[in-house]
Amino acid sequence: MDQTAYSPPPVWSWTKESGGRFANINRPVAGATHDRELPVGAHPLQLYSVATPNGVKVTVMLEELLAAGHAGAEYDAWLINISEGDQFGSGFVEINPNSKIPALLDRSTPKPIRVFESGSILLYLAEKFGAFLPKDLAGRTECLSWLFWQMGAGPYLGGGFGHFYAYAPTKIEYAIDRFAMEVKRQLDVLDRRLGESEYLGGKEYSIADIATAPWYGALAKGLVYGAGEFLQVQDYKNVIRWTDQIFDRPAFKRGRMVNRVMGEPSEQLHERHDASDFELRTADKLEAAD
Ligand SMILES: N[C@@H](CCC(=O)N[C@@H](CS)C(=O)NCC(=O)O)C(=O)O
Repeated sequence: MDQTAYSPPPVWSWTKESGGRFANINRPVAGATHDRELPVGAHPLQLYSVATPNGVKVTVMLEELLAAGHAGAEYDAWLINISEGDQFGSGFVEINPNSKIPALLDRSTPKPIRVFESGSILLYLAEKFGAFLPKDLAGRTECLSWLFWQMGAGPYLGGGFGHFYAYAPTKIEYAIDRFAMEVKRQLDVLDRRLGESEYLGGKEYSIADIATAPWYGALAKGLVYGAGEFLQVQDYKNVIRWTDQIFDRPAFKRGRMVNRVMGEPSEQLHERHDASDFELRTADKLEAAD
């Protein structure tokens, strides 16, 4: 594919051979591709997800709620294999018409409530349990501004920079330059904020941090796209300080393990149905038992 020679035709058409890491699941239409009911466990909250940064936001939030004593946040976390197209099963599409993880079903209410979009799930849980969201108007507003900042900024990092730097079938200098510049600007936005405030929303750890650390904290630690050196992430000292603080939280560490299918087997808990699963059912333990 010679990008410099490409001139768009009057009408776009779908060529399945467009290439790239996600070519097999990308398509220009929505809706289910097959019938498949979702499994349902014993707990009030049913989560359908995988441990990408967007998925991790929710498992961290649930583990933080449990650690803070909110027993009603007990959950079953089911694995959705997005590279195999599980997100296009009819049951999944019923709770997220956008066919993307994470998706949550709250069965504790008289009629189950579906929640999709990671930011909406964080806000729903924060309001349901009265936690990780300041109660005063000014504090709540600052927290939500940063939460929505992350939701708007993230696609430039993931779908923009990450896609063209790591996944696209050819390296396109224009695209990588454009998104590297934007991601460095975003890191600088965070660095300046975290230079004046301990957490993004203010003095307290909140859903703004829970949304942002799995993306920008992981980036600052060189854990996503292998781009640490390219973006010189070590220069963002306040982001690194904040990341270290958050990554050190036991609930954050547990949340990162849930629905993880890559990396160290001892850090992968493919499905989570009970707090004891972190000790008993990680991938290394299940392999040893087989
Ligand atoms: N804005 C959405 C984005 C979710 C999203 O992009 N999920 C990705 C994984 S991180 C996904 O499910 N991809 C599967 C697909 O695109 O088919 C959110 O924050 O929940």
